[in-house]
Amino acid sequence: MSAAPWTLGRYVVETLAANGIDTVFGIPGVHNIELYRGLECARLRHVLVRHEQNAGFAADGYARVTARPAAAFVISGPGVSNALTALAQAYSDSVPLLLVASAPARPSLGRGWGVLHELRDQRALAADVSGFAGSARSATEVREQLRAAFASLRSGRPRPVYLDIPLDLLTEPTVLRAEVLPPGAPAPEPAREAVREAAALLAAAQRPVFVAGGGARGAGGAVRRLVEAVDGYLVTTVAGKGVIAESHPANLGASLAYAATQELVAAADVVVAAGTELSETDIYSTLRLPMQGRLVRIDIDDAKLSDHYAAEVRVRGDAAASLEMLAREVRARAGWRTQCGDAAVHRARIEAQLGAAARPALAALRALRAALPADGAVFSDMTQIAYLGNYAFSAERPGLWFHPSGYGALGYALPAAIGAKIAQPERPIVALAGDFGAQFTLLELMTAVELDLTLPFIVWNNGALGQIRDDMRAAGMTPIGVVARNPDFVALAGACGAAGVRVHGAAALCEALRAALARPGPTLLEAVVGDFRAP
Ligand SMILES: Cc1ncc(C[n+]2csc(CCOP(=O)(O)OP(=O)(O)O)c2C)c(N)n1
Ligand SMILES: [Mg+2]
Repeated sequence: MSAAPWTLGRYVVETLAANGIDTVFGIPGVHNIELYRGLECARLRHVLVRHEQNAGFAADGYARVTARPAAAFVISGPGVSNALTALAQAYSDSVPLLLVASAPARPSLGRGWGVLHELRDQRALAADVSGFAGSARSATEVREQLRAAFASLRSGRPRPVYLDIPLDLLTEPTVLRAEVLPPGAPAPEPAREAVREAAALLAAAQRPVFVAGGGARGAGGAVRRLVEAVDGYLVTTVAGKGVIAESHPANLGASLAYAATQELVAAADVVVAAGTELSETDIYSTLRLPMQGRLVRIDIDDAKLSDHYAAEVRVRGDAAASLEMLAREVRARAGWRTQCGDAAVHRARIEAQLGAAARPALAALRALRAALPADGAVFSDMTQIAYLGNYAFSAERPGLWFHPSGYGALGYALPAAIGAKIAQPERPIVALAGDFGAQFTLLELMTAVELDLTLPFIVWNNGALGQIRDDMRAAGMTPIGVVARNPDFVALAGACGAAGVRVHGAAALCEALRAALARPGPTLLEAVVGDFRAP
């Protein structure tokens, strides 16, 4: 037993440890040091990051590869507001994580006395982007809110959760001891009636399409049996990428942003959408995917079943369980795909429409694919190469390509990749960002250097805020504010104690990536777009 006193701060941390949290990304400050006493006692790993936003992104990356939450510890006020972007990113992409913050002392709360790190209502800021947000005023409330936070993490649609504890409460001695909290409520059983209705629609369908999102990532077996049985097509969102192999003849990949796929979905007479919001962030050209067919939705989140898409058949439940049930109800027959051709025909149509501007990025994505072992994963940022990679990076299974799709926060890739690498140190992990987005969170290289993380970080350098420049041009404007002076990326990496190399073209990228994956510590690979030729 540790001789350290049992304060509420220690109790919080020991409770996290007792409930499966093994890693905390954070930045300590005078307000939350009492949480750090607990860290030592509970033997939780703490990773010091360079900005609270990155604590959140790292916890997000950790959860995306493990499906388990990590925690982020931040101070009151600016620690919380700095972390909010990452919380919003995790919220919009259905990623679980736990943000624990201090708050100013109880007597001052909400009074506007101007105490250090004061916000008018700290919890309210976080509540908008959390599945559960608590702010405790007593030991009992700390316990209750921890229970509520873990209940939220363990059931339903994954979301980040938030808990703040005033600093005077964190230091209070307590008789409370860590306990193992109850498992989450089981997902609702899919209603057999609704599943049968869906099966009846599929039985009569001439042109069925399945759309699988992040919520269906674990449903690969059922998805494959279904598309094969009804001879239909599968389209995924970016979060659902690789739910079945992208080389499967039915899989059109994460191609909802392309006209050819939108036309195919519009032509479908039955669309089965599972674990997806069918949101604008996968479609880009419109708020609502054009559809004439009858729509079946399968979702754990009730709100999704009757949103602006208004499904005809609604199945509430876990996507895998629901699709398994549906797969048992359908009968095999030949149909649309046999008539119209396998995914390759359709993909050729998409690829024919990619302009010459996409060729350097395609060459780089192929080099990345070639250099990465089969279980390697890429964390990408908001950059043109990633928008293309969302579709073009080939994924033979889920969990190989991650993108901040839902919220689109620039700066995501590097800290999220660090979180993933810490969670799965044996696995090859790569970060990929644009030259501007890289600068948002570049100094997290220091975290990777400190931990000696083998982590290639590709900076796709087109010397511009390229997408925005192109958008301005397309809008008939003179581009303004889209060219910024870049640092010497290679030298900057060196200054951080990381390796840095400028690669000239796809073959060099492939070779340098292999070398970077074989050496301890991070390597920044600056890829200058002009050096890349058509594959
Ligand atoms: C926090 C945040 N601020 C602004 C944006 C808008 N934005 C999206 S992409 C982009 C430019 C990124 O430039 P770069 O990283 O060089 O990528 P490129 O488009 O050139 O490939 C900007 C400013 C954003 N997505 N997130
Ligand atoms: Mg750029």
